[in-house]
Amino acid sequence: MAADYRIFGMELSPYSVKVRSYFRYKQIPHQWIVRGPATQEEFAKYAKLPLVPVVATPEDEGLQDSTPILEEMERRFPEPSIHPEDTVSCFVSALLEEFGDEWGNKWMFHLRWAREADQDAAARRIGDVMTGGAGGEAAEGAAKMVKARMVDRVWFVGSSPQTAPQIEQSFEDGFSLLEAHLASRPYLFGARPAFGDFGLWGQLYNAWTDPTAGGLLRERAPTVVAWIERMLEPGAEGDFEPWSTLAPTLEPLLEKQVGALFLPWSDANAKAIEAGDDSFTVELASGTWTQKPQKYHARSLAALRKRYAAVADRAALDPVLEKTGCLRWLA
Ligand SMILES: N[C@@H](CCC(=O)N[C@@H](CS)C(=O)NCC(=O)O)C(=O)O
Repeated sequence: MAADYRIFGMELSPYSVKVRSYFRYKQIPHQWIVRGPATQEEFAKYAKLPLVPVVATPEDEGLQDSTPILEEMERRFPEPSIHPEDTVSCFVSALLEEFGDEWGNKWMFHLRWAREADQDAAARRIGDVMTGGAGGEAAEGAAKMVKARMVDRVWFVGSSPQTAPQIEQSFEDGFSLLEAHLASRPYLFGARPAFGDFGLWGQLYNAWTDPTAGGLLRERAPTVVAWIERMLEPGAEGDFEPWSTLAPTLEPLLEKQVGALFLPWSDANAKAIEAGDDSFTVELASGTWTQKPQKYHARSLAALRKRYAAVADRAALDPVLEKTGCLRWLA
C-alpha cells in the first residue's frame, strides 16, 4: 500500500492542475503522476471514467471529478480551510468555483482550439505527453491526431461561429474585472486561497500557457498573471477579508459574468437536458447563444442549487445575489 496520495493528471488539464494546486496549498503529501503510456495501466486501475485527474488514496481507492475531490480532501484535511467563515464569501467562493469549472472552461477550451497557432502549440505539448516525451515522428503523428480531434470538438463546450465572439469578449471582460479585484489582494477572498481560486485558476493557468490567451493576459492583466504564478504553489499570507471590502470589485464580476452570462446559460442547458432536446438557444446579455446541451453541467448546477438551499441564514447572502442578477437562477 502506497503511503502518499497520487494525482494522475496532465499539465494541460485545468482540472488536474486545480487539484494539484489544492494539494500543494494544504501540504498533503502527494505524487504528481503524468498520465502517459508508462502510467496508463496504473491509471486504469483507479479511473472509472477515462478522464484526468484521478486521485489514488493511501487506502488504494480512486477519486474522480475535481470538485468532489476537493470536498472529500477538505473532510480529511480540514485545516487550513479553503472556505471563508463569512456566509456571503463562502457561497460566492463556491459559485466562482463552479463558474471557473464550467464557464472559464469555455474561455480556455475555445481559445486553445480556435486558432492555428494555439492548436499547434497545444497539440504538440499533448502529443509529447502521449508518446512519453520520445519526440520524433511518433510525437508529430500524435500531435496531428490530437489537433484534428480537438478542433473537431470545440462544439462540445458550445464554441461555434455564433458564440466565438461572445466567448472571447467574456474572457477579456472577465480578466479585466479580475485585474481590478486582484490589484489590492493576493487571492480572490483576501490573503489566503479559497475554493473559488482553485476552480478559476485551473482554467486561467492553462489559458496563460497558450499563445493567444497568454499573450492577452501578459499584455493587459499583469496582476492576474502574478496571481496565476502565485497559485502554482499557493500559501497563506494572512486571513480572508470581510465581504464588505471584497464587494466593490467582486460584485461587478458576479453581475457581468456570472449573473448575466453563466447562470442563464447553465439554466437553459439544464432545462434542455431535462427535456431531452438536441440543442438549445438562449438570449444572453452578450447575444443569442445556440449549442448542444452538456450533460455534466446540468448535474453541477443542481449541486450548486443544493449548496444554496443548504445555507442556513441567507439574510446577508440574498441581497448580494439579487443585486448581481444571480438569485433567480439559484433559488
Ligand atoms: N468534471 C471533471 C472533468 C475532467 C475532465 O474533463 N478531464 C479532461 C481533461 S481536462 C480529460 O480527461 N479528457 C480526456 C482525456 O484527456 O483523455 C473534473 O472536474 O475533474
